[in-house]
This record gives sequence, structure tokens and C-alpha cells, in this order.
Amino acid sequence: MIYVVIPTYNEAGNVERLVGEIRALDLGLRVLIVDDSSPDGTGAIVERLSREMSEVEIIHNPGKVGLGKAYIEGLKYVCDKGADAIVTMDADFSHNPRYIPELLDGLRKADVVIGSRHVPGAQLNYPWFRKTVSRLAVSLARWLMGLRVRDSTSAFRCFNKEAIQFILERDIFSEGYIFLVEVLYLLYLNNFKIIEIPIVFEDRVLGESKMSAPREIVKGVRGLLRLRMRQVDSSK
Ligand SMILES: Nc1nc2c(ncn2[C@@H]2O[C@H](COP(=O)(O)OP(=O)(O)OP(=O)(O)O)[C@@H](O)[C@H]2O)c(=O)[nH]1
Ligand SMILES: [Mg+2]
Repeated sequence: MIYVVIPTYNEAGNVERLVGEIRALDLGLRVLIVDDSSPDGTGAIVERLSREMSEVEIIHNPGKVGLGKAYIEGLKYVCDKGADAIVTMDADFSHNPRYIPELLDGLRKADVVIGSRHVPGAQLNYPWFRKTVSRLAVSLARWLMGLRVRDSTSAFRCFNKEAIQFILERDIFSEGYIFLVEVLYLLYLNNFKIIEIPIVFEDRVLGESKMSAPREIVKGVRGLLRLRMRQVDSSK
């Protein structure tokens, strides 16, 4: 059983089409949406979809718990359901579902497969500023943490059961985007095999960005430094 886990916050314009495209892959995938009571009614749309389609499920959070917590909740839920493999992705079509078969195929030779914006053959269709921020973030993660992954902040990923169970047994300490780095870092340190496949990443068309760049940059750098300090502390 394979689950696609998608956190949502105000994705009313995207979520139904996205679920449709995932179903159209015809791979028998189950879809779990983790919605933080989106004010735009995303939750109600998915609620309807889940009544119409047996493979769609939803977790409603009573308020905005944030991306990291939403992910952990979703991963726990699908593990308890007995998922053998899990794909994670954004709801805004930056992550095109057409890559899902290739991500899953990668699990034949790795524990984690990343849909990467920073490997040869990939394309990142962001305005120049966001592109620069994305490049700097992954370079900083490589340099500070020694994480040998090209796109450590990509949320388009596929994990096998062992990798997810390992993560769920750990206390993930970072929030926001750095949560994504910490997850990979823990797997990397513990010799899980991680590979990357190139994707074309599109900027969102519908809905609003939740990423206000300057604030996110400060939060990101601080989060990475905290993670690095924690690593130094725990290795003493
Ligand atoms: N459950 C939940 N989902 C969230 C939260 N913040 C963002 N998301 C979802 O996480 C995914 C990624 O968030 P985005 O806002 O697209 O962030 P981004 O891709 O860095 O930036 P933009 O595409 O420019 O908005 C999307 O599916 C969002 O709806 C949150 O606090 N809770
Ligand atoms: Mg996005």
C-alpha cells in the first residue's frame, strides 16, 4: 500500500485537481491530506472528495500546527495504516504528480528518493530571488551540516517504510523548512541511501505563497544553526 501525504493550508483552488491527477496515474495510490483548518475551505472540499473516493482520507487539525507537525501527523497516520512506501508533496502543483512513478521506482535502489531542483536535468521555475534563496539554503545545509544532498529542502520525496519508521522514532526538533533538512540529515547520518531525480519545479499558479522571503530566510538560517549546534552538543 502506497500513500501520498499532502499538507494543505489554503489550497482550495488546487486540491481537487491534484487529487484527480494522482488518481489518473492509476497506480492504486492512497491520498492523505493533512489540513490545518484552512480558512478558504480546503478541508470541506477534501471532506467531500473523501466521501466520493474511498482512496482519499483527511486529517483535520483544529488550527494551524505548521508544516513540520502536519507532516509528522500524516506520516504517523499512514504508518499505522500499514503503508509500505510514502510520497510527500506540496498541493500547489510545484510538484507535478507525473514524477511519482519515477520516485517510486527509485525505491528499488534507495531508501529515500528526492524530486530535486538542483541536479543536472532539473529546472527551477522561480523568480530570480526565490531561486537564489533556494540555492543558498541548500548550499548552507551542505556546508554547515555536511549533508551530501543537492536539494535538501525539497518536499517532493518518496520514502520506504524503514526510513519513515526511523524518522517517527526520533524527536524531530526543527520547524518549518528546516524540518525537511533535519529529516534528511538524520537518515543520511544513519546510512539510509538517498538518491535524487531531476524534476521541473513550477512556481505556484493558484493560491497564495506562505513564504514571505525575508522572514523565512532569517528563520531558516537560525534553524540551521540551531540544528548544527545541537549536533555538536550531542556528539560531545
Ligand atoms: N497543514 C499545513 N500545510 C501547510 C502549512 N504551510 C504550508 N502548507 C502546505 O505545504 C505545502 C508547501 O507550502 P507553500 O506555501 O507552497 O510553500 P512554498 O512552496 O515554499 O512557497 P509558495 O509555493 O511560494 O507558496 C503546500 O501544500 C501548503 O498548502 C501549514 O502550516 N500546515
Ligand atoms: Mg509551494
